[in-house]
Amino acid sequence: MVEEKKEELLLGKVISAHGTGFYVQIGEDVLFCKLRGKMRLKDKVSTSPVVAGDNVKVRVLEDGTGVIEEVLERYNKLYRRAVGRRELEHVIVANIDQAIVVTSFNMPHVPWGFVDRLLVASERNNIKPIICINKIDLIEDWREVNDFIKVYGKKVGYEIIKTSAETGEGIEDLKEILKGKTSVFVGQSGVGKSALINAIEPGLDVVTGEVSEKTGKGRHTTTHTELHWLSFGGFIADTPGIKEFGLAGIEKEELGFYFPEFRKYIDNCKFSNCTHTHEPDCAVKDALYSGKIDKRRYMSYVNILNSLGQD
Ligand SMILES: Nc1nc2c(ncn2[C@@H]2O[C@H](COP(=O)(O)OP(=O)(O)OP(=O)(O)O)[C@@H](O)[C@H]2O)c(=O)[nH]1
Ligand SMILES: [Zn+2]
Repeated sequence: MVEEKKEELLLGKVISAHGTGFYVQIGEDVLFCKLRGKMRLKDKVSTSPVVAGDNVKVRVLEDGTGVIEEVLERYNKLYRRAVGRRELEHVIVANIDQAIVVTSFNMPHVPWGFVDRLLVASERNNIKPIICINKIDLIEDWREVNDFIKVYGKKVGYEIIKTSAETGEGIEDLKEILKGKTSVFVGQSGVGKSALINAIEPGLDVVTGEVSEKTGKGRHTTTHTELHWLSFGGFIADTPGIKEFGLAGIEKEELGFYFPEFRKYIDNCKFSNCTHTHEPDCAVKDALYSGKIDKRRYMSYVNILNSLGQD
């Protein structure tokens, strides 16, 4: 009887893609891999069979390189429509677990509405947002911060951490959140994304997103994404900015679903395509009037609603 030969496949994560070659992180090691010749792409709408963030099964060759035998199903992805072939998706990065939405109340004072846009973009892309209030060493008057925490933490239900890249406060909490996950850092310019990444892992050269508030466009419009491995486990992904992916193409009646505290009311609106503005018998507006939905969040919702289609 011939014994069936079992090949041992190792599970890894693609950290960067270069045409037909890929760097795959397997444990602490990085392996250069090629794609198996006749590997079929399950995801037929995508232009790129393997991108940074893909979880893959790799066969290690004797020469120390590897062959990607299988790409596991992506649970989310950031993509652009392929130029000239709109039905195709040009995937930038796959399998992002969470977005660290960094904000600050001093230097700069980030408008709540700016944070809302990033939160909506994350929700839209099926990426869990976690709010990081940085530069807490600069806060003298905590009233607005506590107000913010009450709204976004208690009312909306987001996880919030407070950090200072300067003093190191909260950095352990941040590490705990990043451990074992693939994360992106987003936030207005100057809030300290780079400083935070440097505090958690000195020497990482990560491109972070959402630079300009005015244009709404990231400075880095790269289509090339890299994952950076964290020595304590996990990855940080470069991102050209999730906002860019987030808000374009959202339908007006869809937006409310990206405000988590609206969700449980939406079903009770009279009209199934209610935009929660001018319509009668709107359960979201009722919740607003009775104080269950915060006024500032609702105003933000209306602002974003009015800006849809203008990007
Ligand atoms: N006091 C204080 N300063 C900080 C903190 N975090 C960052 N900074 C400073 O804030 C400035 C901006 O920090 P960056 O890390 O460059 O901010 P960024 O979000 O990466 O900015 P962009 O690259 O423009 O998107 C730098 O001078 C940092 O030293 C903090 O927690 N406390
Ligand atoms: Zn409504």
